[in-house]
Amino acid sequence: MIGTGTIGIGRSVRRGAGVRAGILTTALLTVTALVALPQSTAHAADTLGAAAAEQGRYFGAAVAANRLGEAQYAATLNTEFNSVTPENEMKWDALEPSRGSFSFGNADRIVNHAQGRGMSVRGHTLVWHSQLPGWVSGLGAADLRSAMNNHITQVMTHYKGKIHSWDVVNEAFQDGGSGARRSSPFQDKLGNGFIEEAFRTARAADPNAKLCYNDYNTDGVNAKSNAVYAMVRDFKARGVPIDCIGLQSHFNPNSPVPSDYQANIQRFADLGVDVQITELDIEGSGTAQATNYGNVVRACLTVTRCTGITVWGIPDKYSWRASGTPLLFDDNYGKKPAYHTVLSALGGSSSGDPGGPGNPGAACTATYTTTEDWGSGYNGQVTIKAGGSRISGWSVNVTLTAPQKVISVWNGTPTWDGSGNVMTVRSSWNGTLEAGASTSFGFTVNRNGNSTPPQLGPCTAS
Ligand code: G2I
Repeated sequence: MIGTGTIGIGRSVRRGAGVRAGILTTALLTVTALVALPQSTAHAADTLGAAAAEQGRYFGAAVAANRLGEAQYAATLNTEFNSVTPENEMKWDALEPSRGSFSFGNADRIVNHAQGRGMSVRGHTLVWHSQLPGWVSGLGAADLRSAMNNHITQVMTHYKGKIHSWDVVNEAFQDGGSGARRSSPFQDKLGNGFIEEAFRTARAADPNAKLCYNDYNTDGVNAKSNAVYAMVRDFKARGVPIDCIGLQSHFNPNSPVPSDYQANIQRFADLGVDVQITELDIEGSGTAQATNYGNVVRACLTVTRCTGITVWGIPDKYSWRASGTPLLFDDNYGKKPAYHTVLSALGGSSSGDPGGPGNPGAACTATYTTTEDWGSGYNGQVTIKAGGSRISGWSVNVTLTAPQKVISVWNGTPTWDGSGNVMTVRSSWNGTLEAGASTSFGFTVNRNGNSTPPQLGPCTAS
């Protein structure tokens, strides 16, 4: 009885959130009537998927079919995520290795795994210059056109009704400042019109799937994202079917989270398409990595049409950039500081969770909001929340972008690092917090012309 009630709660939250508040309430009442409700069920969501669902979003991971049999991999996927993207199994070389001959086995395994657990599936990807079998590049224009349309139609029909969003066309624009299309068999033989044709074919094949254009280095406002933006605006103006933009969001020190990330998400949303963060990973470790992850999540949550986030893998060891440790779980599936920051940014809380090997001290969480903004400056507020145990002190790093300057701090004691940009705020009179209790501190910043929001590190408890 108790077990049934608990599963019911998990499912309704995972699948979808705020919208299902009615179902959730009913489930809670039923359980309460049967047994005394354990206190933990009343806490904030404690998994990425459940927390995202409460924000009306999904939180997904790229997965590999051949890992689903690994117990820890599957357990982490099933517990933490409510959306999946096959990392390689739906690419052209995997699905149609020779012309007209389709092999859906590995992709089906992922879709079945997801469907059996109430997770949505992103389809990745129908038309891409990479991982393209040799026979495709050998075709002449007329043949290539029919092969492209046939591939889209066959694959989308096979998965009709099972895919939330499709990356219909992937990475069709060049890097750099030209804003031009990338050379590919499709571009070179069919011309600019291949993208439009692919989207029209996709809409006809599965009218209920959201159709996305997906790319990298389009995360901030730049020549490449401007070119994609112009294409989407043109598609919307001419009624070419497009529903979403995928921002891959692969970040590393050479390609950091752009300061205008949120503004870029917003401008695409303003064109009338959803924005999905489709392949998020951020190389780094510790507080710096966590801060970047938190900023990405907050940027998405701020834009209503940013509907979900997918990280490009589960543990670091299986990342395409494993040496950069860019994911939320370490090689032993321990939750990294970035995990806790993401969960907290999603409004969830690791309460009752010892933190895992990656973050043994995660007994509190910190969340940031701007409470007042007058252009040349703003007031920031950080809410500190104790986890499952009482804490007697806390500290959190707030990083500003020069030449911004903090001119006052209240309800916390600040110290500064050598650069003057990182402020560590420690509890003053408000260090003792019972389990689940919160306090907050505030600060005033002079912008001095820079509009980057402050970056928050994880909360450390004592
Ligand atoms: O490169 C990162 C991503 C950029 N955006 C599109 C994504 O589809 C792309 O994913 C990566 C996968 O994460 C890799 O796993 O795409 C790579 C191929 O372009 C994938 O790598 C390939 C290896 O190159 C193959 O040697 C290997 O057989 O993965 C294959 C399956 O493990």
